[in-house]
Amino acid sequence: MQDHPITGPGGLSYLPSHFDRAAQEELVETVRSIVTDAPLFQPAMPRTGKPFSVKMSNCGPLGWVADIDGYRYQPFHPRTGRPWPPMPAILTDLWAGLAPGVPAPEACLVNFYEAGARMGLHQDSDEQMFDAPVISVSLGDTATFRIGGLTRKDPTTSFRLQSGDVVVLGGAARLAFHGIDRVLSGTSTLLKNGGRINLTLRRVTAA
Ligand code: MD6
Ligand code: FE
Repeated sequence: MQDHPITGPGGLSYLPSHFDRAAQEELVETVRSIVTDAPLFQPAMPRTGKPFSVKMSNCGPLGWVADIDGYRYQPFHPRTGRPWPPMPAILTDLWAGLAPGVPAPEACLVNFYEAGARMGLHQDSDEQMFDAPVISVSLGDTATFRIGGLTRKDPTTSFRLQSGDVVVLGGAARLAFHGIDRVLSGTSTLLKNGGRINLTLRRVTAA
């Protein structure tokens, strides 16, 4: 990551082992209660309807959804029609610690990767403002995270995200293209059945 143009203050921050094992276990319990209330759903690509390999849920006042009609934030689950469960304090505390003074997060997207799942190169650009960072937490199996620049053609670099690691995309890196190349099965004992969870916290609306 050294010398990459989007690193540095206000850009990409990588915080390895930000959460210790006990905190990771607490986060997994929190995710379990979120998906009990708001079950994982299978998002699909707009227009084509091709399903994602990653399953999703959300907590907070807004949730990100993807289906044949497009990408958007909405206040209710696409299948149950119920509001998303509230954002837990462990996540609002993370935000307050890493983005002090920034308006509170409104959406936490829960991504669940089973063996073989990946996420193509994308920008997080469905929010109404980009002043706030996007903060992500990785849990379970290690993944290869790829990040580039502000256009899809820019050169990319990759590094591994392990359970407990936190990534912040802010400032010049807020709209950088990024994705998950692969999840390395069997690299963590946190999730009994393996796989990987990634949580991304976002501010969606202007304050
Ligand atoms: C993942 N992460 O780690 C996918 N987006 O599974 C993201 O798409 C992401 O890690 C915005 C900011 C940080 C991220
Ligand atoms: Fe993203």
